[in-house]
Formats: sequence, C-alpha cells, structure tokens
Amino acid sequence: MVTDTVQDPGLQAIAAKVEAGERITDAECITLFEKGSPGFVGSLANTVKERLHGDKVFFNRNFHIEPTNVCVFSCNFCSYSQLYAHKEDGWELTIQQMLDMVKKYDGQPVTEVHIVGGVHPKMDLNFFADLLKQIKTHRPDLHIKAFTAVEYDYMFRKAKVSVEEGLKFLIAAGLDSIPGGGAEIFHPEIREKICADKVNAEGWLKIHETAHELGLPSNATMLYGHIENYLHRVDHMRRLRELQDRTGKFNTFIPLKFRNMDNDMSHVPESTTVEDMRMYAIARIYLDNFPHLKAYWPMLGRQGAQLTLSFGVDDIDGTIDDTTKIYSMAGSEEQNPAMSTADLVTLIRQANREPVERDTVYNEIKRFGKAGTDVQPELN
Ligand code: V47
Ligand code: SF4
Repeated sequence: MVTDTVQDPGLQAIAAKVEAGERITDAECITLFEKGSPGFVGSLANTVKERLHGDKVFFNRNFHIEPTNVCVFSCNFCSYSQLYAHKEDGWELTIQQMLDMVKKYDGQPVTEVHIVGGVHPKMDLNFFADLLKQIKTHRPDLHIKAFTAVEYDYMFRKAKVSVEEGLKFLIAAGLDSIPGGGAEIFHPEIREKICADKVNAEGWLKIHETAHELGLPSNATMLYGHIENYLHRVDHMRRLRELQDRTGKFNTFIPLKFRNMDNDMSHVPESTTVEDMRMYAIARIYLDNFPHLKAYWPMLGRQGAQLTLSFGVDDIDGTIDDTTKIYSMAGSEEQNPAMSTADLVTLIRQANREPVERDTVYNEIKRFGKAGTDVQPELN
C-alpha cells in the first residue's frame, strides 16, 4: 500500500482516498505538488493507471499536416510561427499539396491524420471545409483530427458563424475529432502574459463543450513548466475536470512541457525531468474522469516519454512522420520526429508494459504482448 510509505498525515490521507477510488480535492492536489516525492506520486498514479488499463500502453499510426506556420497571433512561447507581417519567411500549403501528403500514405496502415498549424487570415472556413472533403473523398477510412480551438475561434468569427454552425459545417465536410492544443494555461493571470491575444479560457472550453454536444470527441493539453505556479496548474485541470463531468467526451489529457529555444521566453528555464514526472503523475491522480493520459514523445524525447510509463501514462501518441516541426523548432531533442511501429513497440516493452495499437477513439486494433511474448510487430 502506498499509504504505508509516507509519514505525513496529509499525504497518507490522499493516498487512502486514491487507493479507494475517490476523487481528490484541489487543495489535496496542491499538497501533492508541494510535498509529493516522485516515488510517492508515481506509485499512486500507477495504481490509477493499472486500475484503468492494466499494463497496456496505447499508440496509433498517424501523420501530421501543418498547413502553415504563418500566424496572426504572437504567443510568447511559440518558436514555430512567423508573424503574418513577416509571412514571406513562412510556409503556406495549397489544398493540392496537402492532398499529395495524404496520398503518400496510400496503401499504408495509418488510421489518423492530425491537422494543426498557425492562424492564417486567408485560410478560412471554406478553404478548410474543402480540404476535409477532398481528404475524405480520397480516403474515407482516415480519421481526421483537425484544428485547435484557437483556429476555430478565429475562422468562425471571421466567417460570422456561431461555434455550433461552424462545427456542423466542418463535421459535414469530414471532421471527426478535435486535438487538444491552444489550451496553454487557462488562468488569466498567466494567459495574459504568454498568449494575450488569442481565445481565452471560456472560449476554448465553449468550443470543446459544443463539439462534445455535437458528438465529437476531443483532447485537452496544458503547457506547463514556465511562469505558472501550482495553483494555476490546478485551476487549469479543475476547469477540464468540470467540463468532463458534464460531457464525458474528452479522451486524453496531454501535459506539454514548455521548451525554450528560439522564442520570446527563452530566458525561462525548462522544467527538470523529476518535475515532468511529477506533473504526469499528479495529472493522472487528479483527472479521475479522463480515460487516458498521453505523453507526446516528439516533445519529451523518447527516453523521457518512456519514463512517463511508470508515472501514470497509458498513451504515447503515434508513429508520426517527420512532418511536424512544432517541437523541433522549440528545442526538443527530437529534431526529426519519426518512429516506426517496431520502434514504439520496443520502447513500450522495455518499460515492461504491453504495446497496444489503437485508433483515435481507443478501439484496440492490435495487442503486441509484453517483452518475451511471441507476438511480433509487423515491421511497417
Ligand atoms: O497549443 C507551442 C504547444 C501545442 C511550444 O490532441 C509548445 O492529440 C512546448 O496541442 N514548448 C500544439 N509546447 C500541439 C498540441 C498537440 C500535440 C500532440 C497531440 C495533440 C493531441 C495535441 O503546442 C500548442 C502549444 O501548447 N507549444 N510552442 C513550446 N515552445
Ligand atoms: Fe500562433 Fe499557435 Fe504559435 Fe500561438 S502557439 S503564435 S496561435 S501558431
């Protein structure tokens, strides 16, 4: 029992609650951040993770399309965007170029395309509806997870449609789910300092709530490890837990470690690996109504991601191609993020977990067995 491993009565009480499957309060979450050692929070998070998923660790076969890195916004942590004023230094893909990227995967067993990029004033609602339609016409079985709430907020306001009307229009064009980006830190005290000009917390949450009501699943992220404190992290997770209580349509929470290369926050030091592991573990303990916790390996690096598998994480994202630039440009170890299925299976097995290929909504496609079992990955 984890309860027996600490002397502090506050931590003992929290451990007893988590072991009994009870929800912890915001104050208890702060106590975990302030006093919980990595070993303590890691064991508790493992208890939660194994109760939900046993030894399974999920991954999928996906690829990314980033339509543009030109952006009207100027988030201080972003190493990726070119301000619209300097757009000659950025890239802008045409629908045909993006369709050609999809066609590169013809005959390959990918199940998801993840589309996300900067906010370009000329790429509007009709442009993206056309893109989704053409992808679906070419490959109807491919799940389209597309655009963050930041992109939706801008494109719907520009088109003068409500969130509901805009989402319905894109669903009819082929949209299947919404990724978790753009959440950053909800608390206005921090949001105003790091990304003042884009959609606020209420706007972000409203877009996800409306999507959920229309039947679309989504993910949620949190950009941590910069100028926020523990209260801001708990405030962020509380708002997500409350929305999830109402809709139940979030699949995954994804803590995103702030990387400090080449952005306006380069003077802010990055969090340590110990703090990263505590962040994942505490998120697993607090967000009791989120079915999954994802470590996004292109940002944490392979070894960091592997370590999270002992701190509550049950999902390690996808095979990904080298088509995503967002993290290599922010200083991640992964300059050309690509991992084959065999690489992912090995990485998960080395952590003494069982690799399971999933689709976007966590239907199991294939179980691979733990290390030492006979099931071998198909090496494609
Ligand atoms: O919202 C930008 C983050 C996010 C930096 O839903 C940075 O499955 C760290 O949300 N350091 C976009 N992070 C990516 C995203 C995502 C990724 C993978 C899977 C899913 C999913 C969603 O990237 C942005 C922002 O929070 N980001 N700059 C940086 N310097
Ligand atoms: Fe634009 Fe997104 Fe970068 Fe902010 S994080 S500047 S919205 S691309």
